[in-house]
Formats: sequence, C-alpha cells, structure tokens
Amino acid sequence: MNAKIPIALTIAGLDPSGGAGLQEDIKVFTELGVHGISVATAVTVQSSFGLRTVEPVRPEIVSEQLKCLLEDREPKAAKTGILTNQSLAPVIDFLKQTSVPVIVDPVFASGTGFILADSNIVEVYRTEVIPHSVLVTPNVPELQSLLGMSITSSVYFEGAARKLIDMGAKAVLIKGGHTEEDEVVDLFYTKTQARRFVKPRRNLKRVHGTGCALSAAIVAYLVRGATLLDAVASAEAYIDRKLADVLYAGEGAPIINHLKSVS
Ligand code: PXL
Repeated sequence: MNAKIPIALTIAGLDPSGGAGLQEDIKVFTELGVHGISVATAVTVQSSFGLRTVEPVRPEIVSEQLKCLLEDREPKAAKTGILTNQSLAPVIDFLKQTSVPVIVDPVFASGTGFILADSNIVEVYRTEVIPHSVLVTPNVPELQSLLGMSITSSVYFEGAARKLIDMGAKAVLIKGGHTEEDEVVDLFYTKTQARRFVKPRRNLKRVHGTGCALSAAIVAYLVRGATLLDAVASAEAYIDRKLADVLYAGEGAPIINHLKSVS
C-alpha cells in the first residue's frame, strides 16, 4: 500500500487532442511525481488545428464528481481550468468550503480565439472565484478582461497585479507571453513579494496548453511540499525546459512533450 501517495486535483475541460485541459494537467502531475485526480467541467471538440465547440458538463455531475472524489482521499492542492456557466456554482461551493489550496487559471478563450466565457463569467471570477484562490494565473488577454482595461507591456504588470490583490487575490502570476516585448516577463506578486521571471521569447509556433501545464506544475510542486513562491519558480523553470523541445503530435499547433522527461 502506498498510503502517502501525494494527490493533485484538476477541475477543467477535456481536450480530446491531448494538449491542454485535463489531459495536459494529468500528464504534468504524473511527470512531476504526483497522482492526478480530475473533475470534468466541459467536453471540448478540438484537434491540433484548434477548438470547434464546447459542451458543458451539467452542474449536478460536476458537483457529484467533486463530492465522490473528496469522500475518498483529499488532494493536497488543486487547480481550475475551463469553468462554464454551468460548472461555476458547484466549483464556487467547493472553493468556499475547502481548505485545499486552489490555483485559479482563468480561461476565457481558447488559444485560437474561441470564446469560452461570457462577460458575466468574468464578473463571477472577480467576485466569487479569485478571492477563494491561493493564486490566480492570467495571461495578458485574461488580465485585460479581469481588469477591464488595456495592458500592453510588462511595465504595467505590478500595477495590474495590485488591482487583482485589491479584488481579493492572495497571489498573482501574470504571464507575459502575449506582449510584443523581445523577452517574456512573468510577474509573481503578493502583498509582500514580487518576483519577475524573464525568459527568452522562443521562436515557436504557438504551443497549445502551456498555460494549463504551468498551473498544473505549480500545483504539483505545492503537493510535493514547496512554498508558493518556490512552486512558481520551479514550475517556470520546468515549462522553460519543456519549451526547448515541443511535440508535433498533430498537423497544427505543437504541444508540451511528455514523451521525453526533463523533471
Ligand atoms: O489553454 C486553455 C484551454 C484550457 N482547457 C482546455 C482547452 C484550452 C484551450 O483550447 O481546450 C480544455
């Protein structure tokens, strides 16, 4: 019996192409040595060419998945990915009552621009989701939606992070991949800590699922016992190593390569 096997939970959408969402999260958890359990909030229809449509999972089934898993062994940390209108209520109930640290990776659109969340969801994230998370990890378009303002450069990330803290976030990781800057600047920010992760901008086609992989890696390192800042730093380094050798599994966008371990 391996009674102490560390468990990580992902609450996210299913990506049949295997590059993002639940599938990606579980692969990251496994590669980083933690067992993944998962709650499906949506089924997407997509290939490496992009996302065609999304079918939400009914709220009762989201709630039953959570209840059933939590009656078993409790995860040490969790993350959220796609949350639909239907899955928001049961996930918010979970966030309000759990002592498990939850990282919120806001997903409002697919990488190819398919809109996954309406403006109403963004408001619910502001008021009900983010304040119950230990960390929120927006990219620039998601940051702009959350703050309702244009942010074009990492120069503005600290001010933006402070606004998210004012909104109730305990910690923020802004991902700078979408700016026009020569380097990618990610900013980790809390009331007492600020740390920039500056990385070369790799000359790659858009890699599908990197945001999912980053938040999943943070969860995995938390489960392994790291502090939040150390978990973020280790996850940043892990993704950077992964981006050096991506996988062309389909004819469209590449994905993170879990066939070659770098953990
Ligand atoms: O990268 C955001 C994302 C998250 N989860 C699922 C997705 C996508 C983007 O396509 O399909 C399931």
